[in-house]
Amino acid sequence: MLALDEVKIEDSEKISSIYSSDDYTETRYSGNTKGTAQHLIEIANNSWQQGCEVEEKCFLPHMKTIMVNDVIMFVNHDDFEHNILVRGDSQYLHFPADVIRADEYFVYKFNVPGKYEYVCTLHPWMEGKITVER
Ligand SMILES: [Cu+2]
Repeated sequence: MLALDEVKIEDSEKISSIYSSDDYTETRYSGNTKGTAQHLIEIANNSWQQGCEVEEKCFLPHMKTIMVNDVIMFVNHDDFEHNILVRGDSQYLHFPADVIRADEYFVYKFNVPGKYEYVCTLHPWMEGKITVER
């Protein structure tokens, strides 16, 4: 288990390389903020296939705790399309885009504290959790 500071450094290095890389493009209708992401959640390669859920490795990391108004970057490292729907919500986090395609990312600002359980509706074994603290 890495210390929280090490995790943050690892996240910010990956985030800046994604922002600056030609290999990644922003999802067509991206996010609810122009802010820069502080946190990263990666859609794992091959998560379109059942099995990633056994070790909770469909979304990396499976659980994330952030502070209110923090911004998370979601990036798709898989070769297939995915989506992210918080349970109980009627719109995807990346609304109005219906999917995140391969090598796309979007950012989302969590401005309401609480526990968020989310799923990819295309591959319902893909689950993750975000806790937003005040
Ligand atoms: Cu999926």
